[in-house]
Amino acid sequence: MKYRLESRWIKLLFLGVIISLAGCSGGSHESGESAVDIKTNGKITAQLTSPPHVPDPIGSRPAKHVLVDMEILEEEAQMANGVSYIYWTFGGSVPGSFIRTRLGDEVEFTLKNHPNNKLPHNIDLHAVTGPGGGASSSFVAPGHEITFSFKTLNPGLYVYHCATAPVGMHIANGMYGLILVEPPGGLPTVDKEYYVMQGDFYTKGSNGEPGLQPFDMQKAIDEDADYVVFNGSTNALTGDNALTAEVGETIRLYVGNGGPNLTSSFHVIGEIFDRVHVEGGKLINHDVQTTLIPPGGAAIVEFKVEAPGTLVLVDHAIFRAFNKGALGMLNVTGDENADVYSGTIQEGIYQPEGGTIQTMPGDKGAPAAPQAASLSERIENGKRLYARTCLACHQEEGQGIPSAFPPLAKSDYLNADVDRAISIVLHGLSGEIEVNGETYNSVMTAQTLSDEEVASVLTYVYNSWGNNGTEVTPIMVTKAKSSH
Ligand code: HEC
Ligand SMILES: [Cu+2]
Repeated sequence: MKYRLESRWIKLLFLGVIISLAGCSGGSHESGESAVDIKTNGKITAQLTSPPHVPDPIGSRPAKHVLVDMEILEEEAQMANGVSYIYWTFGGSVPGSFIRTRLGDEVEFTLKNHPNNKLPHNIDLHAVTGPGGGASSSFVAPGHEITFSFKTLNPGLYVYHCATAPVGMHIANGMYGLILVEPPGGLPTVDKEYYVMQGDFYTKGSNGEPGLQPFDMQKAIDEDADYVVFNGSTNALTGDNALTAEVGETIRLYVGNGGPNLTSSFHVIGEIFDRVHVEGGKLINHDVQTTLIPPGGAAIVEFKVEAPGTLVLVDHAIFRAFNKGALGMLNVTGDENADVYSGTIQEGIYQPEGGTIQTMPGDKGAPAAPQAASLSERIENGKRLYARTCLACHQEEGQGIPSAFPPLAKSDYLNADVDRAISIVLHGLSGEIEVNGETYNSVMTAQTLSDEEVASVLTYVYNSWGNNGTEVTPIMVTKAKSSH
């Protein structure tokens, strides 16, 4: 009898909850107030952090005018032992700097493209409500900066990325990161927070092949990744770079996936996620083993570490973890907790097979070339310069990329006028041109090369892929400069 009464009470309560839930269906934000109407109070400069670090929590601060100052850098860094890659980065790291805001902030975003960079870029932030997520207002050439602003209207964890053509290539080179929009009052306090982002990489050489590896467009199109990694390289979260925690601490991981192609089956070997903000949004799932994070998506993962040992972050599409690098470590120190787990703890049991890559002195390319003594030496120097400077756009065999980068192979435009070609490399080129019957209307930025280097790279191009065999000398370059 008593039991029946109780169960009726529970039903009534349950009904009440459903009604009250339905009553606030429109407002994902502060008690009925739309985020558009949240007033800002004061101005601050955003603290930006490189992975695996995240900026300080917003806590109870009101919405503010937030200045974000981000610089794009194209730079060579290590992908794996003995393997390097030219990354294109937001803020000098892959993933790019972490941006932390709160609901209702007015973000004034300044994007700078370093003068030494070779390419124009822009940024599309998934946290932005507006054309292209900001991409249409942020296209910026090397040596320039641009400012645009937006208001954060939805709380959550969002991906940002470059959206300059060819978009896939810019993303594949590391141009992505995360921006967090905290709800008013902030997320609940935890002991440790970390920033982890997965990405897939496509290199001319196969996994482990040493040296500076150029991007491989065809493998990217085929989704045939050579590396799948957390935070831009196979070593970013292992060894001395492992994440750390102490027994009893609560951990929050901001996990994103830059792609460009592969969906992550994100898992931590030896843990169960107590809470997952599914897809980086408001929905919270509990007691999760593996959470799916698509390219251009994110999740907030929380768990308490109860016992000492090494927890291993993986993409549970497991060949990616043990053979392509998608592996990170969280070292938990502290007292044994026999109630939770007891047993032999073996050091290094999860060493990736990718960690056994043979290290060889990588060919980092020639230092600043001395004057070439012969045509063949000039071509040889030019070939190295081409790989470093032009290949990213015009491709390995000079074939270009349809409707983005014109071909240099058998190019009627190139072969018709050598002085014009010299001028293009020196000063860049924009506006409509026709190459082998196809129209291009894009931007090639000026290349920062010495006269000797311009001569060598063009001589290589003219003596490759069916072109007319012209030799370009430094004197021709100097003359072209003075006649300009
Ligand atoms: C940022 C990508 C990029 C890089 C790097 C780049 N180019 Fe270009 N290049 C272009 C684009 C885009 C055009 C077409 C511009 C237009 O539409 O006006 C072009 C046009 C050309 C042309 C004339 C068109 C043709 O196909 O014959 C030549 C020659 C050329 N580039 C040579 C080079 C050389 C040599 C290098 C390296 C020193 C280089 N480019 C580096 C993007 C690039
Ligand atoms: Cu870019």
